[in-house]
Amino acid sequence: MITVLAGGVGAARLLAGIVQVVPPAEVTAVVNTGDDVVMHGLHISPDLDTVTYTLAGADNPETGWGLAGETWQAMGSLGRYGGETWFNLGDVDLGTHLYRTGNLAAGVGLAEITAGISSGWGLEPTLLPMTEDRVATMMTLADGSGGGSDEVGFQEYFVRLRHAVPVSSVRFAGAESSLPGPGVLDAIGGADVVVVAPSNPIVSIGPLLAVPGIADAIRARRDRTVAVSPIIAGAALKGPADRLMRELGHEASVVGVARIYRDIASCLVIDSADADLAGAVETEGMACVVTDTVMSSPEVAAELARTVLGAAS
Ligand code: FO1
Repeated sequence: MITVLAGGVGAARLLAGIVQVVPPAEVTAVVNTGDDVVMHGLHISPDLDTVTYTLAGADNPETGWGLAGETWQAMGSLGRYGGETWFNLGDVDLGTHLYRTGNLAAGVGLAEITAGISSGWGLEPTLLPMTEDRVATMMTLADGSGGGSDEVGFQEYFVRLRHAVPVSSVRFAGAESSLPGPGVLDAIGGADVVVVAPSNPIVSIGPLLAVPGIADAIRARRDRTVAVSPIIAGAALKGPADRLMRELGHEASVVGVARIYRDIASCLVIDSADADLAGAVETEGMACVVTDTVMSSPEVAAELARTVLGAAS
């Protein structure tokens, strides 16, 4: 069994590589729900949906979110009435949010709903929300650039403000009283290898580790846990991981990533561009494996998956 701690696009691509090299039914993803947002009354779980659509081969590779070949008629209609359209919901994607929202309202848990969505797309891996409780990633803006409010929800920061504003702190509202989702602790405890995907360590993996019990469960499997750095040559391939790390006092490098993960993972996989920093990663107390981590094709993703799983042994 392989368990992957997952955020959005980087995790989704690595998972798509992992299912090429191990039987997909033996793979579980524990997915961040701190990005979840309610828009127009609909409950949206972006990271769960990105992982689902990518594993189904239905993702939009240009955006990294949403569906390939999507249409936007419902958004056009919403705009006609002056509704908020900064968070784009495609016509087909909307069906996922309707299914999730309707079932949540009927009292069904997010884990069961996620299993229903996963089965609707014919997926064999198991996708588990990190928690069924509401945990919201909240960003405090350094200069009040949120249009009045100092603290904004993650999607306001990421999409509405295009993550182009400085952040002074991040918190995971509700995490302290949340419980790990059904199956999460067993998936970590029973895994042969736990993989920390190349997701943003602060706002994608951070919420998972903030759910009481999850970090302890991974720490207990530290010798079988391998992390993949989302930082390559000091920068994130996509999104604000490097900026956020700097703004919050971390070094935006593979060494900074090692300092965040050294308590939970015994090995860090870094890109060939950072080969000269392998020794510095090892000085932080982690084994270090150097390979190509830019998943520009399914073949590279499969090769990275092979290396990552091999690094645990
Ligand atoms: N990201 C954007 O940059 N712009 C959007 O309009 C947008 C809409 C959206 C709708 C559904 C969904 O599941 C994801 C969506 N995302 C959008 C991506 C997403 O919000 C972020 O990439 C993740 O939260 C970060 O992992």
